[in-house]
Amino acid sequence: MRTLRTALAAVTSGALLTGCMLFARPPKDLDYSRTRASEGGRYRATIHPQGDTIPQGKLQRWTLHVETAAGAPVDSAAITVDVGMPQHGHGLPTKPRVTRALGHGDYLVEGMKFNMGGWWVVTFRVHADAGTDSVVFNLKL
Ligand SMILES: [Cu+2]
Repeated sequence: MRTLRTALAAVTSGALLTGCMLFARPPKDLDYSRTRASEGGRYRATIHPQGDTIPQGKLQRWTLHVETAAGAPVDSAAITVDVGMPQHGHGLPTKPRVTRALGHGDYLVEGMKFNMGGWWVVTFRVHADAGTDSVVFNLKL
């Protein structure tokens, strides 16, 4: 009986430990694509960071391209951006903003600065003629 209890305790603490470790990692099925459909399917957006890899600790300007689900460029949208690390509960040290429309569905995003490596989530909230919808990008730095 005592042995069984000890064994159970070992299994239980093992399971707790595993659960904790799993939580410490990003979900396995994350989509890191740079082009993604919005949550409600109204838009499709593409991020163009400066350069191919996204650096840490360096202020960056991005271009965001927004089009309708049918592929027509969306101009005159109001777009807000929110960036954070879901595992750590913090955002960027900067306050990134979509500062202007560049035409042809492109928008300038300024103030992107990632201060650490890991899993980041960048959410653009798009308000335009087709309605309000969010596009979510996962980044691995
Ligand atoms: Cu963090």
